Amino acid sequence: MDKTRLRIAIQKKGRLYTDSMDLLTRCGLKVRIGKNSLFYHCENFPIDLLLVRDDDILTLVTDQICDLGIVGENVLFEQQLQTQAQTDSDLFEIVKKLGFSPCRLMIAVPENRSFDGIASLNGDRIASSYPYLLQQFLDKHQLNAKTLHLSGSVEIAPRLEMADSICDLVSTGRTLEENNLKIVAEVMHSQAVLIKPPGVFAEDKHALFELLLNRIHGAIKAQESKYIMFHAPKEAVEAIRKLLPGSEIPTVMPLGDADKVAVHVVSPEGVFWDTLEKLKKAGASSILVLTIEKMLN
Ligand code: PRT
Ligand code: ZN
Repeated sequence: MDKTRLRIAIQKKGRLYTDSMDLLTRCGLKVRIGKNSLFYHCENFPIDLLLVRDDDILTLVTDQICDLGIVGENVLFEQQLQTQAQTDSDLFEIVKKLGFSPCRLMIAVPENRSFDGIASLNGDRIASSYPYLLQQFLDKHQLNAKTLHLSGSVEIAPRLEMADSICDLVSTGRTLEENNLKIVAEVMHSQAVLIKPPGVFAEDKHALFELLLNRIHGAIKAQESKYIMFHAPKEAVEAIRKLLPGSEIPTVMPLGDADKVAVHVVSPEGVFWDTLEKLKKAGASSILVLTIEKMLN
């Protein structure tokens, strides 16, 4: 592998692809993705992208074919448990939780089944694409159930009488509803994460990695933060600031009206309507909330 370029594995198509590409674009990376190739050079950065199935990303990073990968924690921890049986050494490091592709791995049973706590799972056949995470959950709760490993369409297993319950990813809950299933237990929360092989990169790569990581921090922070501008009576500024937890020291500027000031402040969180209504009640007027495109601290 080229020692002066970073190679990143991302999902080729599916739920992680768009958000992974969007993040890299917001970091300033220019890549023209075509239809057939799996390997792309970034036009303005010594970075290459390898587009693969999400199931291959951990292996590509562990085997150091790629320097970085973006993958869901569900796939990552399932494969880690699977591999742990064969090796003791660390497979990866999580560099950053990326916040996108959130979902939960849940145990669900038919809606019409009476269910009295997770002990009711004893003796069940549970269908899942995540047998290792499921077994870990069963062991933790000292439950004695049988796992049926299916690679897809897990939700139809109870209707086909292949299983009594399922353990599957849930996002909106619509799939469960359509299949007359109800959630009875949560196995894990998941989101997309950036991973790398354990240890430190060689010098050139390390500098590139640090640069990209700073941009990723900045891109995520900019997306979460808001720039807020408003007018307020001077004496109300402190109380108003307290309504914006975590905000930085505001810029306060005089206005023509001697008692009033203009305030500009960056809030690290999204600002909801009820916060704006509270700001107004505390004396703020002409309130503007703007998105931030880039941020570098
Ligand atoms: O081809 P490749 O192997 O790369 O893709 P894939 O088919 O294995 O994965 P893909 O693209 O479906 O999902 C990639 C990752 O997105 C997953 O590993 C999760 O980290 C994340 N993710 C987020 C989800 C969901 N939400 C999700 N809802 N992955 C799958 N689902 C499925 C779930 O299995 C169920 O069938 O969607 C259905 C439930 O959705 P709701 O909205 O009806 O609850
Ligand atoms: Zn997959």
